[in-house]
Amino acid sequence: MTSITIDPSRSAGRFNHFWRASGFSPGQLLLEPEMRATLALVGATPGHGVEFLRPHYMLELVRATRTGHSLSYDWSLLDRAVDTMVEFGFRPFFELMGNPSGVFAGFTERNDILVWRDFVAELVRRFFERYGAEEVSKWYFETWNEPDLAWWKHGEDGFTNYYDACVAGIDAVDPTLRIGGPGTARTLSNMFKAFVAHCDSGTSCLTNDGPPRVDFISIHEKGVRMHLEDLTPDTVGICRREMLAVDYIRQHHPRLRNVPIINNECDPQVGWHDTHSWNATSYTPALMAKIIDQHQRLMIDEEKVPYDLLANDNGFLGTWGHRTQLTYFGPKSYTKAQSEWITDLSGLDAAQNVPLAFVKKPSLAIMELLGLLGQERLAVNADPILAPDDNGLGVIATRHDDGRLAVLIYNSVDAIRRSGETPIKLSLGKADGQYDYTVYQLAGDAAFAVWERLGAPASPTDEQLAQMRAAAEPVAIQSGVLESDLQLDLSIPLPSANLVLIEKRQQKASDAPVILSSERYTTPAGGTEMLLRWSSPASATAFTVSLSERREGPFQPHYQTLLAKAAIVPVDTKIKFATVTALTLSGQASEPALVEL
Ligand code: 8U8
Repeated sequence: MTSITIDPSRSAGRFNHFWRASGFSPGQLLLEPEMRATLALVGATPGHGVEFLRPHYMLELVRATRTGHSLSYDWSLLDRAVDTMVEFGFRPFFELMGNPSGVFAGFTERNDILVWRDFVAELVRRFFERYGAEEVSKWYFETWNEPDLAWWKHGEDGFTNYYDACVAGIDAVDPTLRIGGPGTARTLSNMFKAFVAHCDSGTSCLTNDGPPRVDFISIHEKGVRMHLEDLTPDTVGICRREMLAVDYIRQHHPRLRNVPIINNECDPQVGWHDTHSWNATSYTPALMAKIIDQHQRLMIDEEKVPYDLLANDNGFLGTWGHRTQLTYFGPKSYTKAQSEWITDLSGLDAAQNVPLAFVKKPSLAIMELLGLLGQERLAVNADPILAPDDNGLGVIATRHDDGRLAVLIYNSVDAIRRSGETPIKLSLGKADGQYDYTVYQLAGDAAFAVWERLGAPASPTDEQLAQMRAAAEPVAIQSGVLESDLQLDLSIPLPSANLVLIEKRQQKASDAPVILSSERYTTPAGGTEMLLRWSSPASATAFTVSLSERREGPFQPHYQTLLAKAAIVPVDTKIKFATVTALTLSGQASEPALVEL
């Protein structure tokens, strides 16, 4: 038995939710209906749990025409792609990556460098016009992805020239916008070293007045070595290798020591496209939670690293075993397009009503649990002392500014074949009144187990989809009222992630959700369903979605408790109306928001 004691009045400081990001390739996918549905679902994570999206090759969406010496650009496809991100509440982590109509030859000739600078300036000006300076100031601009691999063709000097042009282009519009890089794949690669040296003591080839600014330094470190069949991640190794970069900067470029650090591809395993069915289970999200906690403990707390953002590069489209947040069912195969970083966009508009269906994976559900954590971190004492990197059990205790408590408890070891249970006693002091609590859990194989039990259908029926989706949500394993001691006995499965929410009894129900949109999709089985999205005040922790044949009801619950602010509901000849109700932890329901399907 491990006793875990948390004093809600003892803050350990503000808690930056530094993991709110995902990525994928290529950016062209944003024009496809499958990615649109994906973003609608991922964007509904509570607490803006996935805020930044980092697609590769966005600039391939720009078409350029050369007339004499001047270039003109057609932005229409890029506009549509960025609009889709913004529509669903995302902020671009915008890689200045791609070659519009192949017009850019390189970054050696001064004229080519100037043309790229002007292109970047025009791009950013367009973003200002469309989304406003205030919104764009919250985005990140970054260099070409992984310039130390084959993605980049112009060498180290070409890269620093390119970076100078990117910075000068952005500065021409607004020198306060965030730009950085180099997003390198290999630990301390020559490209990484050349980039930081240039930003420390080089000279911008365009301004000749010293080095270009760098607002963050981004690197990629993942949990597994390169062999496809090496399934044992080395999660502490991610932080250890990131620290090599941090120490290198501290030692060789002390002027840059306070520049924020980002790992924007921090996946448990390299190779999004390799199918490992454990990606569909709770093994992956438990690892993700541990990796995030390791960054807090080992880098932010211990090494005082100005750690800014961590992204799992898991925004791709794929099936159960892929490193994605959702499982896709439908006729398309995206593996080739995503691997080759280019999508065939011909026929795009003709094919908007393609059959598709998505089921949430635990890797998205974990972002929901993490998104419900508070803004203040609380000190944790444990007996025996917690040693998550040895035995798997770890805790992130938090408080919201309004007093609600949220404690994440994970159990994860770097070994796929280990399982077990760890009993714990969680104590949060004395109750001064009535407190409501619920424990949400991600454990086991969730929707994937249902799919296997159904005979692993490649094209599930609508009824089968409903069964899988019901199993895809975090499970409320325990809830109730605490009146004297804020104390809970729990058994924490290995692997799992658990979120304990505790709050003082709220006297009133929260406001009704506000429906934001409803979109109709055709399922692979030919059925019709509606993707509903809503907003709601923070006092609501869960939502019930109910269906009826008539406006007046009666309404039957279809989803009892959802943490995300989106759901897919079936529409048939009979079901015509849905309601979304917000619930407080005590179970008080808001007024329903009604949608005609
Ligand atoms: C060959 C290789 C070595 C390496 O250390 O990292 C790589 C990363 C390598 C090849 C591609 C590569 O791409 C990144 O990682 C991918 C992945 O599947 O893990 C994708 O997540 C990324 O989009 C890509 O930038």
